[in-house]
Amino acid sequence: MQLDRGLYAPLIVEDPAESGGYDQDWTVVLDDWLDGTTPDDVFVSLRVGTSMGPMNTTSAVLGGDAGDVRYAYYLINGRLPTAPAAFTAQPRQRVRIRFINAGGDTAFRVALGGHRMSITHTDGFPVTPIDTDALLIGMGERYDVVVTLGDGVFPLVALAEGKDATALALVRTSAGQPPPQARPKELDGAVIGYDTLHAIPTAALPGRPVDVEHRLDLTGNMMSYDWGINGRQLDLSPNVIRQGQRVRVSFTNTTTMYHPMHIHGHTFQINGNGPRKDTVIVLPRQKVSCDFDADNPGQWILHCHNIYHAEAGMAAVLGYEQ
Ligand SMILES: [Cu+2]
Repeated sequence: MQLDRGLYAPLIVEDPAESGGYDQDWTVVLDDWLDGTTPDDVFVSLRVGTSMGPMNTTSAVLGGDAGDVRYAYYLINGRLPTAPAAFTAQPRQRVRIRFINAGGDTAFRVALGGHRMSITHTDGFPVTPIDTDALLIGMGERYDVVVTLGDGVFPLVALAEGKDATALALVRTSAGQPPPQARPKELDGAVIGYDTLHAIPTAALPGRPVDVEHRLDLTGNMMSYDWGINGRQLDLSPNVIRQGQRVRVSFTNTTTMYHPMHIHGHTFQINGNGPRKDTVIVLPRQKVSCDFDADNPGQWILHCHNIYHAEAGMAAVLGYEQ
């Protein structure tokens, strides 16, 4: 749970084969920040269901419960909305923005006032570019967008989904006052879904039949805080795969809360021709398939990227047969 103590930093890997085509390159780290408590105390209170525990918020975008933890602050690049990070550029410059959700229990909906964003990558893999008003980013997910900037001062907002709080940064291409902290209309515009994102051919898995499928039900609930997989908590008996196999991990969410599921050691393509990723939000009552080629022998954990769910036991092991 060190993530909620601030143990994180962005690591950007440049692709020498990429053409670039932008004037500025900004990294935007979103976070939910505890104050006056520790992740360990939060976890204890979640387990025993004290008043510091579940907050019973819901989100239409997330299809149910939005989170378990009440945070003191929601930050962009470590700063509060009252003293926001400011990015500066020239009007009409093209900017690549790399969004990273480093939160522990918060999905963020992000938008840049006065602009639409062209999504170019998720979790480091290129997608067929597609424009959107707003973007939902689960814990552990990353998105890259390219934006051609207008002339003025614009709010870059990250709504803590379902938690009635917003993180803020400013994008400045000319002198002037920042806008009043109104909610930009883009935040309530269309939110892109995975079904409209597609890996470009060089990032897609080559077509071939699936050799082995592991069906993993996401289970548990907020009141008993018994988050698990197939009804078990941190079951270390491996879901067996063999080197060279095309593997499908199918997540079915039986709970009333979303889970950003993250697989170590591999990257996967979701729902057949979807984006290539390493972390995927599974909404309540939804099923998501994650296909990959077994090319990295070892014992690999997969887990919910809600750090308190992972701590409660929403984790399992993919193990290569010896
Ligand atoms: Cu979860």
